[in-house]
Amino acid sequence: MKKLFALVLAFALLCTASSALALTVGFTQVGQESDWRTANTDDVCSAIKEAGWELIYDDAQQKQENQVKAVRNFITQGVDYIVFTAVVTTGWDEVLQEVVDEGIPLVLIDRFPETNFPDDSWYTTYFGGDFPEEGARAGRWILNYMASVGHEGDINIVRLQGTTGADAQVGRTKGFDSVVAANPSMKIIFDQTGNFTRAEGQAVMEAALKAVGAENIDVLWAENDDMALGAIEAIKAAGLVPGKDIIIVGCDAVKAAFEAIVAGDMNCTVECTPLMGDRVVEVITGLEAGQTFEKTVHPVEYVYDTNGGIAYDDAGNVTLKAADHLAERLY
Ligand code: GYE
Repeated sequence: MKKLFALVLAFALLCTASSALALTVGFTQVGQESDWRTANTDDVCSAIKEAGWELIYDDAQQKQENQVKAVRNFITQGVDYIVFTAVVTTGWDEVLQEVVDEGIPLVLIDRFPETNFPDDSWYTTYFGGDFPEEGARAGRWILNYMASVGHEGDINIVRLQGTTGADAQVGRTKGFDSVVAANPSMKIIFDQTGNFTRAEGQAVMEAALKAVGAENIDVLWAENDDMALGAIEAIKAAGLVPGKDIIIVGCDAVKAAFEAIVAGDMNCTVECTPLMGDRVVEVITGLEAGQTFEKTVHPVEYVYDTNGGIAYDDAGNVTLKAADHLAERLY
C-alpha cells in the first residue's frame, strides 16, 4: 500500500513538473539578412527547443505586416510567451496592446520597439546590444586608429547604414554622429543605407566610389559586417586594396569579419552578440517561478582589430586582437 502511494505521489509530482515545463513559445524573427541574423535564429530557436518547450517560429522576411500577422497568430494559438524583435522601431502599439490584453508575457530581444504605452509594464524585459554605444565605439576607434598611423587633416568617411528605421540602424547612426559632432576633422562624405546585406553593401559601395572618387575616401564605416564584406568586394573590383587604401570598420564581430581582419582586408569590427538563447530561457524559466527582471540588459561586448590595443571607450578599454579569437567564434 505504502509502495503504491509512493508510486502515485511520484507520478503526480512528475506530471506537475512536466506540465510546468510544457510551454509554447512564439518567436517572431525579422528575416535572414545577415550572418548575425542566422546565428541569432539558430541560437534562440535551439535554446527554446533544448528547454523542452514547443517553439512556433516565424520569419517575417523584413516585413512589418508579416510580424504583425505572426504575433496575431501566436495569440490565436494561445502561446504562453512571445519572443519579439522589431524589424523597425515604430508602428507596434496596436498589436502589442492586443498581446497585453491577452496577458501574454512579451520577452524583447535585439531591436526594441518604440511604443506609446503609459509605463513599461507591457514587456517583461529587454536583452540586446547598446546600439548608440556601438556606433560611438566605431567612431572612437576610427579617431584613435587614424591618429596612431599619423593621419593628418580630415578623415573622410563613407557610411553604410543598416535597414532604415531599425533600432540597430537608428542607434548606431546616432552614436557615430555624436562622435563626428565632437570631432570636426571627421567628415561623412557619403551616407546611404545598405539594408544590412552583403549584396547591397557591395552595390552601395560601388556607387560611393563613383560618386566621391576612391582617392577621397579614408574610411568605410558599415553598420554591420555583412555590408562591410560586400563593400570589400566593390573596393577590390575597383582595383584598390581594402584595409590599406580604405580602412574598413564593421559591426557584429561575426566569424567572416574575423577572417577578413586576419586576411588584412578589414581593420576593425565592433561586437554585437547574436547569442540570446540562454537569456531567453533564463527569463522564461524565471518568470514561471514568479521572478521579475531588470527592464534593460545589454550583453558585454568588445571591439576587435588587427593588433589589439586601440582605445575604444572613455573607460580606457582597448581592442582585442581578432586573430586570437577567430577559433572560438562559431558564427
Ligand atoms: O547588427 C545586423 C542584423 O539587429 C543587431 O541586424 C541586429 C542587426 C545586426 O542584420 O547584422
